[in-house]
Amino acid sequence: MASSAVDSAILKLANIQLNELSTSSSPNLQKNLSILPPDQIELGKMLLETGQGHLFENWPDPGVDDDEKKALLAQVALLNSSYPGGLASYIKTAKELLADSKAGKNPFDGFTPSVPSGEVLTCGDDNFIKYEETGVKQVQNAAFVLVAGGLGERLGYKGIKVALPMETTTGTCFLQHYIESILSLSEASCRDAQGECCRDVPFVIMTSDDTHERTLRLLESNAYYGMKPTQVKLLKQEKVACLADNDARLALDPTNKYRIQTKPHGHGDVHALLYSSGLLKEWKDAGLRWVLFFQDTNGLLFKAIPSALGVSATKEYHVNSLAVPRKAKEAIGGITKLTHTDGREMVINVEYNQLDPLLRATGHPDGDVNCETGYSPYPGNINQLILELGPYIDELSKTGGAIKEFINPKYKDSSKTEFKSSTRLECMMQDYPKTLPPSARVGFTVTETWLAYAPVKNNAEDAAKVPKGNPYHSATSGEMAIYRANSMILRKVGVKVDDPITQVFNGQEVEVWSRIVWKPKWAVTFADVKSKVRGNNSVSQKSTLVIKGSNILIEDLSLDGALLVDSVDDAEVKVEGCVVNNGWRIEGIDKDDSTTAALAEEVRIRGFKINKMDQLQQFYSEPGKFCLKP
Ligand code: UGB
Repeated sequence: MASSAVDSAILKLANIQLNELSTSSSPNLQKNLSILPPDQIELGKMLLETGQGHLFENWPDPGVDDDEKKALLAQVALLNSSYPGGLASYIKTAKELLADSKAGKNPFDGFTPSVPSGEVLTCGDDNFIKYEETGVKQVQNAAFVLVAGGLGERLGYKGIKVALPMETTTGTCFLQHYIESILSLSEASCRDAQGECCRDVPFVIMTSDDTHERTLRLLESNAYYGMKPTQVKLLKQEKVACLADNDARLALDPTNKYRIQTKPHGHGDVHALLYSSGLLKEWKDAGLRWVLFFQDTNGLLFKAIPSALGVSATKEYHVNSLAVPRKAKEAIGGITKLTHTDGREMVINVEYNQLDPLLRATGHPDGDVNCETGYSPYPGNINQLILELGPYIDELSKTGGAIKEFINPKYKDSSKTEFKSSTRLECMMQDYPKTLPPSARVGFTVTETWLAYAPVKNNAEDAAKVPKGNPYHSATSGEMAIYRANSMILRKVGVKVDDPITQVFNGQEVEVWSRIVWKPKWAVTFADVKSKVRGNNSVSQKSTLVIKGSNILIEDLSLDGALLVDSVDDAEVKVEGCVVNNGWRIEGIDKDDSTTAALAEEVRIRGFKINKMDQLQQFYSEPGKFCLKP
């Protein structure tokens, strides 16, 4: 035998002996070493070192289920590579957090909450318009990130949430509205830049196994709603391993002893994914300055984005969270100033289930209650974050994007020794500032709820049980909020819009305003609306007004019915005169009645449908100047 062959045989033997030595605590793994490739043996060792020997307890001899054994270790490899610091670090953190949870340790130990001060905006006033103007200029330097990996268990909708119609007058889904808003904002920003080179604003969507394929299909089957496919990047988050007990032993899937059970890790994954994808660096090299994060079903959020971005730019905030007045105990986090006994201070979201106990533990015996304004003194986090890219990259290059995690095990009893079902570590994107140094400029911007926040999170049954006065956050209330916001904005520019009527749909009492909807290309800012509405206009409560084209001027219009106007970009259309017709009527439906079974789920979950009886509808397909005057 040649000497190199002898050397390699000796090395192999030594390796086998070494592997056997380090896997000796698991005879079942040890006897299967011969079927495993070296990288999987390494993972096996890591699992034994971190107390996971039970994973191999039921492994049969080599020759039986070998592919399944390798599949388990392949899954371990994925769990290991998709978590910053690897699986060993995940298990280590889990052990610490489980011990804290068992000991009943308060995560806010040593911190005293107080009400922070931030920028408070009022839609339509001079300050708001000034911030919007500044914000629009900045859109050219921004990237948008939508977190859409959540399954929406509370909503119980079969499809992905971004495919849900935001309102059923036009049927526009959330994703379409988001993309059209980004495109229109970016166009407006380009116009402001006056000839400077305009770039395609990047748009990232974080998906998960639950949403990825369907999100991609929705985009592809709708030509990306007008965005260039190269502008859109989908980053898929992986689930994390479930934990079976207080020793952080990984939970095996009850139906397959060769699979580890996994669950979502939370929206906080977005930071690590953006960092590891290399996109942040790419954006920085391209001269971008801002990253804007937002969630899957808030049809109003783009009404607040321009002004909030203006606040970020003006105040040079590294972190700016959007907030709205919050009803005590409402299921949205509270923006809170936390001051530690050691002098540390931070302005951070305290999640809705933690705010009440924190307040009670720090000298507020009534906990989370409304103050004299009728709202909690802690503004509600709507999880729309604006981060300045430079400081964001600096921070992520230290942390790799890892976000402070938490654990929420449901114990079987007060001994806290067993769980009702497996648990896992979770993280939230708004916890990003927790690791920032005190020098970081962290602020927030409060806008009116009617303008900025109407998420669709709750199913009809749960929404109907929401305490009176608190928002429903349902498909019904989400749609009504769009009409209300557009009506209120038109009122602010002088249009006489009738008062709403009150109706009950799916057990929820809601205000029904005139169904006023416009495309972002018609107006993406308050100033846009102001410039496109002139004279004396009125809209009755039963009316529907849909404006789609970009150059449509409303002047001396009296509307009592349904009016829909669309045009190509080069057409200028003036709409005036008196429009009277039977219009589109909102009709309540009983979602559980057999006669409504044929209706789409998207309609049934609202508790009403729109009966399109009569309308004036015009489309201007040629360039030129036109007047629509019935
Ligand atoms: N999401 C993911 O992308 N991946 C995940 O693993 C989980 C979620 P929820 P919740 O603003 O209304 C948040 O479930 O519990 C996406 C804030 O934590 O709707 O209501 C998901 O697709 C809270 O502080 O979140 O709470 C969705 O787009 C408050 O601000 C988003 O993450 C509240 O939202 C949020 O998921 C709110």
